[in-house]
Amino acid sequence: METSYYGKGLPINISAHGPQIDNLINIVQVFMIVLFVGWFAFMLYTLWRFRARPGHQANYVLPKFRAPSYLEVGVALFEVFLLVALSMPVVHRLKEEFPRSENSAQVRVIAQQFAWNIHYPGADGKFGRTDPSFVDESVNPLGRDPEDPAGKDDITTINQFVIPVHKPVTIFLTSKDVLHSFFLPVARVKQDAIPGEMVPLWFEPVVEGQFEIACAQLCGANHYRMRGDFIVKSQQGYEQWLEQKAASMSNLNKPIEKDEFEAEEFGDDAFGDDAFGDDAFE
Ligand SMILES: [Cu+2]
Repeated sequence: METSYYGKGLPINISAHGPQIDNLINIVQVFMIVLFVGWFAFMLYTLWRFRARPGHQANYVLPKFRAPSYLEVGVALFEVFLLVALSMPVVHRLKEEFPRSENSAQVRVIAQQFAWNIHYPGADGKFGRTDPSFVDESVNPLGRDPEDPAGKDDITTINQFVIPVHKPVTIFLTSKDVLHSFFLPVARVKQDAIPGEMVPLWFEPVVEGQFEIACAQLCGANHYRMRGDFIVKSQQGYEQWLEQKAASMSNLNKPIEKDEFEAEEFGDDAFGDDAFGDDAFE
């Protein structure tokens, strides 16, 4: 996993909508620095100006100053500008103007303690039926219905989210257990995964590469290791990857590759042995 994307400041951005988010973050940061320095200087001034000293007595009647109220109104107006002019257009576009399904990649992401299940609809473009009664954590963590014809060509992975570049991707996000948060820092995407709700979100990656998925909600003892690969490939590379995956998933009894599951979810030795013991809390 590339770590050079993170350092001081914001991570690199690979999303079409990213510059607008970064712009907002940067303006808010500068605005907050100005407010912080301004108010702090004012506080220091008042401490000095109204200090206790011989010959002076406290006066509890407020003098009438106009300037502070004008300043307050100015700050409030600027905050309205941030909200209406900078935030709302991006939020509206991302939450209300979804790409048409034929022009976008469709992927379901199902969070669980402590992994990301990724579900692709396969060649027919239709997700097969899923139901909790079919769930078997070792072979069928998503509870896919083995009888549903639409699900025969579906592809599932664990902690491996692969999408094509320069194409909008629509994600349908949910959780099997507790609240998680699907976080793609480099794509400026973060959305809570809520049990019982299928939350749609979308973005368009404009840079190829290998990045990471993080969970941004403290979701349990092993929250820290709930990370996955987020890989943006060329359209051709993506199609090849889908073909390979489809070939390796010839039947529903083998919806995930066990090696992959163990290697990707539990094989992260960077942190050494978990001091709590993995099994104690799961
Ligand atoms: Cu989580």
